Amino acid sequence: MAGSEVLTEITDGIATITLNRPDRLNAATSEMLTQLLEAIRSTGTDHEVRALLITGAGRAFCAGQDLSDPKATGPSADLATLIEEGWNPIVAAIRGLPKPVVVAVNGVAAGAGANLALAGDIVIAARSAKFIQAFALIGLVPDSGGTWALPRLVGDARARGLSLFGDPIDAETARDWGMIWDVVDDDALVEETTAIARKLAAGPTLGYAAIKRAIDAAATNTLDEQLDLERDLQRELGRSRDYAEGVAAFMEKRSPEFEGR
Ligand code: T3D
Repeated sequence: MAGSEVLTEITDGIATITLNRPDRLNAATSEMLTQLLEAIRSTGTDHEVRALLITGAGRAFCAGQDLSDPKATGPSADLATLIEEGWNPIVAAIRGLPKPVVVAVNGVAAGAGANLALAGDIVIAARSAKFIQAFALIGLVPDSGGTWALPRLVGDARARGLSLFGDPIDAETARDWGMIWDVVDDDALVEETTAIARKLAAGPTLGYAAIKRAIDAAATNTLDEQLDLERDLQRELGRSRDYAEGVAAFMEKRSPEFEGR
C-alpha cells in the first residue's frame, strides 16, 4: 500500500509505516497526517497485522508540523483545527491501538514529530537521533500529547526544562532519562527494530492489548480501580487460546505458538 507521503508495507504480521517526505525531514502536511491516520487505522483493524513499526525515510524521523504549509502559519491559520484533525487522532489511534507499536527513530524527531515517536509502545532510537521539544522556540506549547507524556516519562523537572528550552537531547540521554526504550547503532536500527516487531507480532496479541490498556488507565485510576481493571482483563485473557497455549507450552517445556486470540 502506498500514499505518496506515507508508505505502508505488510510482511509477516508486521505493518511498517514510513513517513515519506525526506527532503522536508518528514515534516507533516495535512495530507501526510491524513495518510498516516488512515495507515494506522487500516492496519490496526487488519487481523493479519499483529504489530506496527513506524519510522521515517531519509535522515530524519519527523520534524513536526510543516511550517511552510500556509494552513499552519498563514493569516488564516487555525492551529487548533490542524491539531484536532491532524495530530490528535494519530496520537490517540496509536495509544488506543490494541496491538504493539514499535517506533524506529532513525534521525531527528522535533516538535510534534518527537511526541509522535513518544506515543509508541517501544521506542528505539538510532544513536545519532535527537529529540527536540521545539515548540517554545516558535512560541508554542508542546502538543500531540507532549505535556502529558513527558512528565510521566522523564519527571516534572526534565519535562519543564525540555519544553521551556527546546534544546535537543541525544538518543542516549533520552534512554537514560527513561524517555525511550533503547538506543542502537544507526546501521543496526532496521534489523533490531524489525526483530522486535517480529517478536511482538508472534506474541499474545490480546494480552498485549490488555497491557497497553491497563498501563494507560493507570494514569487516572485509583489503586482500587486499577486492581478491578486488572481482574477484569485477566478474566478475559484467562479464556483466550493464547493463555491455554502459553500454559501448555510451559508445561511441555517448549516455545509457545501464539495466534493472537
Ligand atoms: O503549527 C501548527 O500547525 C501547530 C502544530 C505544531 C506542531 C509542531 O510540530 S510545532 C514544531 C515544528 N517543528 C519545528 O519547529 C522544527 C523545525 N525544524 C528544525 O528545527 C530543524 O530543521 C531540525 C532541528 C529538525 C533539523 O535541523 P537540520 O539542520 O538537520 O536540517 P535543516 O537544514 O534545518 O532542514 C532541512 C530542510 O528541511 C530545510 O529545508 P531547505 O533549506 O533544505 O529547503 C528545512 O527548512 C526543512 N524543514 C525542517 N523542518 C521543517 C522543514 N520545513 C518545514 N517545516 C518543518 N518543520
